[in-house]
Amino acid sequence: MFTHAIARKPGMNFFNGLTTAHLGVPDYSRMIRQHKAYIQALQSVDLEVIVLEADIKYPDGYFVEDVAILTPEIAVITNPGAMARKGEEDSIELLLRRYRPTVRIQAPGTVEGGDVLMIGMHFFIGISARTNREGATQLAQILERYGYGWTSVQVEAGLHLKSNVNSVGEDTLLVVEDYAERKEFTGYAKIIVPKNEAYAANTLWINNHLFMPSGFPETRGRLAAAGLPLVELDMSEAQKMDGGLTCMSLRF
Ligand code: CIR
Repeated sequence: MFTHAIARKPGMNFFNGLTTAHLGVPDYSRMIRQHKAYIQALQSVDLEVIVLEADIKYPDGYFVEDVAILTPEIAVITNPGAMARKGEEDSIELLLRRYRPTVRIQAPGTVEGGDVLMIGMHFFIGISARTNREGATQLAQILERYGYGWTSVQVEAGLHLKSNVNSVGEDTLLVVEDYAERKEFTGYAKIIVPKNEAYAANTLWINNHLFMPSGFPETRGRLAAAGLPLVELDMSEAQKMDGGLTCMSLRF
């Protein structure tokens, strides 16, 4: 069970963040409402949520997941692959030092937390436009010291690995169609997200609840049929900025 989460309020200029979505300009007050509902959902599953103030220097800074990887033993501070996001990690490192020893991914290595999927004692590390091989290798070496296994996964589409695949319990994955047959994930049961609902692959399994974005009926039906305890959240504004449910918090 997780006990804590860190989140950051989106800044007034959050619409200046990076995006490939073509879903229009997001609305600030709607974003704030949706962010509040997200925080409340985290609290409702027994997390103490630390909510940081917005930092307008970093329009994408509320996607705190990307700047650290946490295990019970260590906090790995990343070096984000996106130029505009470099530096976001500094304030989070200061905060995380209260909870864990910290270690940093060093340039030229880059890693973003959205590429890192932890399932039990195993990590899947996406190699993407944001996470390079050097960064993945540094991360893997740190994790090995604490007894974790790891597998690297080439990410061809979608921003991060977790735009494509997430765990929905210890041995089941929610995957986009292209990941259904990927050899890295043999051995897991899979629930497939249909192509037209690909955004719904980014769900958050937390303290025996599954947070999913609202508005994806086919995926919802498949998850409900699997008996998963669903919490639906409106993610329309974060989606416009290529962000999802895992991105907006660090859980530990
Ligand atoms: C970016 O492009 O970096 C942000 N606009 C979205 C980051 C989403 N983070 C995540 O999926 N972990």
